[in-house]
Amino acid sequence: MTGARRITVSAAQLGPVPLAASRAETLARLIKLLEEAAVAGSELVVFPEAALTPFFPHWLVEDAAELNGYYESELPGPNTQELFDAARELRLAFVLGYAERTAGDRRFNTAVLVDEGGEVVHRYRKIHLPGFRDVTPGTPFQNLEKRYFEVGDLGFGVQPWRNTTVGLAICNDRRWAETYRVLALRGAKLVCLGYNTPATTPHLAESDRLADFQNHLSMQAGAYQNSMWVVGAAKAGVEEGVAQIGGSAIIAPSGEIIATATTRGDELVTAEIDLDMASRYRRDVFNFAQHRRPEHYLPIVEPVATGNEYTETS
Ligand code: CDT
Repeated sequence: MTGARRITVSAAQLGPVPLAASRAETLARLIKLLEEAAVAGSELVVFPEAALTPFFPHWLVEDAAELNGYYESELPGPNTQELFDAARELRLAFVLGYAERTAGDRRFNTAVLVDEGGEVVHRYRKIHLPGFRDVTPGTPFQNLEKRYFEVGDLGFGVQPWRNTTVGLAICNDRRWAETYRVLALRGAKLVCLGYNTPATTPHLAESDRLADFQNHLSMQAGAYQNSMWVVGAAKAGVEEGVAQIGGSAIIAPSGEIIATATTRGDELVTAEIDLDMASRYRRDVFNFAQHRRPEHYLPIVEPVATGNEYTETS
């Protein structure tokens, strides 16, 4: 194996971003993590979903000016230029999750891949938006992503970067098998994602004790079943009263976690990864061309279960 096929990557976990924090204060935390990553020899740093702000879908924002303040309408822009400059000076690529507001006032939960020259080379808009459009009474916090964002309109694209092919996903996407499979079918060997995951789920309290387990389970299964590296970065800790899990991790195509966060604060998780490992697993166990048989999946013997029998109102 040649050295050129190994790269060092980091998940930059963030602790809570308080409502009272200025963008400059938050950006300074991201830049500090970039500087640590450079010292650690990292070449790619993955920041969480909505890294620049508190995760505002956790509450109802009725004031339009306040709501607009959570979105970025240009990237880089006045709120992010310093981060782009720092990364370019350090020759670091990074993945940044943020709330995007387009020129036509469309709003998406977005992540971008910025290369080491400071260019946005790939954009992904979150497809699996969890939660609701309307407030659920009687719950300690909301998830109003369906209110604040449209479903992503860019599909699951991939981007050649360095010696590999990168795919992006965001938070809830990581729980869906289709995310990894579509990215894998398109050739992704390295999937980067950020997340804001509450430690409790008001509507499914039985899963609370499993929040950390299910986080890793989703990413490990995606990595193994699709022969890809997964780098997951959390926004962790108690943010405006909502406790969020940490567990940022770098996961190999074997499904093994090779590095993980130990805190619920700002923490850099770094590992050297062997890009050829994804190809080796995909040549053998998960050789899609040789073993996958999608043409045989749909002719299901009756009765056909649609999976839609259960609805929230039933
Ligand atoms: N931000 C986000 O997508 N959060 C969701 C919360 C759902 S709780 C099971 C997540 O999947 O982590």
